Amino acid sequence: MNRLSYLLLPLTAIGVSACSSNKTKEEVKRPNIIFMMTDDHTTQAMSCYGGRLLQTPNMDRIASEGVRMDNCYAVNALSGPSRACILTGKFSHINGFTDNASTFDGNQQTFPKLLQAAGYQTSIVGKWHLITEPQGFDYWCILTGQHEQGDYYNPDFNENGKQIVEQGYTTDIITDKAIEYLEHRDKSKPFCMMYHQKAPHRNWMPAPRHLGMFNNTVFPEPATLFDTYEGRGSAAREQDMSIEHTLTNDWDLKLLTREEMLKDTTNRLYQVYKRMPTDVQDKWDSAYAQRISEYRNGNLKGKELISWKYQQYMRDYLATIVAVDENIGRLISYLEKTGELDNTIIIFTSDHGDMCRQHGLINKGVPLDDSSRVPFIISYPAGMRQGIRIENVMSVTDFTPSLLSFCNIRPTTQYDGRDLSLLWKGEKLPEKYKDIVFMRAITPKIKSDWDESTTAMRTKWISAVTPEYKLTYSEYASDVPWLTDLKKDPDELVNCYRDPAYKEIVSRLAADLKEYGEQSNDPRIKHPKIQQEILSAILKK
Ligand SMILES: [Ca+2]
Repeated sequence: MNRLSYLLLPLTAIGVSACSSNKTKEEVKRPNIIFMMTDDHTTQAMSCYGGRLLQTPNMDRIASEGVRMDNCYAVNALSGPSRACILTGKFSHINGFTDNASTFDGNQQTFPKLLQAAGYQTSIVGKWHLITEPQGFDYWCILTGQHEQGDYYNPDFNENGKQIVEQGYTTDIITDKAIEYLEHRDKSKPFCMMYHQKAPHRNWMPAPRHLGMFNNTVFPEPATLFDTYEGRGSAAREQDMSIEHTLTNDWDLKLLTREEMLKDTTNRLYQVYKRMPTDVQDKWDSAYAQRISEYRNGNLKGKELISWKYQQYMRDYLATIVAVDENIGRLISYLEKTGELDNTIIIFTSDHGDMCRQHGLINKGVPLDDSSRVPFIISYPAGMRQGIRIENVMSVTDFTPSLLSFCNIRPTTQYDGRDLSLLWKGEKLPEKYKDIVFMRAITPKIKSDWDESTTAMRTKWISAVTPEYKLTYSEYASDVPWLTDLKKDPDELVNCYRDPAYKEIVSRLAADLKEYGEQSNDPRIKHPKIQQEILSAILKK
């Protein structure tokens, strides 16, 4: 059942500063929207978030010309579920897309559908990953290779229902297609474009021009690379994402020569290598020769080997982000050249973060900030203050209600997410507003997930997060509840749950978590262990 209905207000009354001037209704242009999203992108890999790993001048430009949200969280840090939360403004157990084996019910209300109904020309180019065909878009061209994860080279697309293959590097092609569509769009209408890159998702294949670019760069190791997780919950520790065990030599680290791949052409790395033209394969071979030689001649073991693998991973991961940043620059330049930049809301975000070897982990799906926190920057030169940084927490379910509200398309009922658009305008939220978000691990079978035997590779946990604290409970009998003081302990190394000084905070957050679970009917909150721990925390107030 669709829980949402909308009252479309006249967009000439857009509640942003440019539109509160003396202009007549006819003179006010509705803003265009470009929703840029990358895949598994940690804020550490953005210089505008203070990341020391690389420079991202074009992402930085969006931040310096707009608003940077510092505490934005994926409510379900996995690709498909997070994307469904973003589109619908609803939690995973309500929109039905609970893990990457799900299929999205495209008949649901989404923000592109509402914008389309309000007269926007809507489009999506790039990664979709929701399996069913997109609805609510005048134009769509989505990656289809690798079960919709997409390929880095010569990618397969479904373009408005037709399968096509393009030649080249995917990050560049997605931008080519975006610009081509914008160039030929119906210019009498405002546009909303979802521009979704595959990068920097595993297996991190750089563009031909960036192959080997970081071969001689040594990146600073995370302080938590060899974390032992002492005293904290197993929601992060007991998973299948460690550098030591999960990072593969072939698919992830590319430690195979062309000759070796040709001896076993079923190898997964060969399946993507063979998509490259011969001249790019030659560049690839020479870029990775040094790495293969170091590995085979280095005889590294233990921590030395983990450190070495960390460097190789970062070299590939960051090189794919260099291409993303270049292409964002290209898209912004196009808007500037065509006179649309001032009147375009640009959002840059990611479906979730990436551990990037913090705490010794790769990938996502855990409550730690590196996995669950996402970048969120938004600019709108004609109607938003510049250079604002906001500490309030926001979740990906808040995107839809906030964006629609900012464009004065007002819901008549509540989303799971909240309207935070006042923050983007540089205003304060109402005093009664609770600065808290909730997140959870993926759920293979939502109706009774807590009594399923555990087949998922990640623990089943649930968290409440504020700008200061994160409280996490997990289902495992041997696991302990976990409270992090994010201000004092940004690396999330200390469990304050049993510290008497934090008793009131634990009690308050536990009550908020209980309220969230009851209001949204989240089955995880009904797990006997979690339920008992929450009640006990509330009573100890
Ligand atoms: Ca993802």
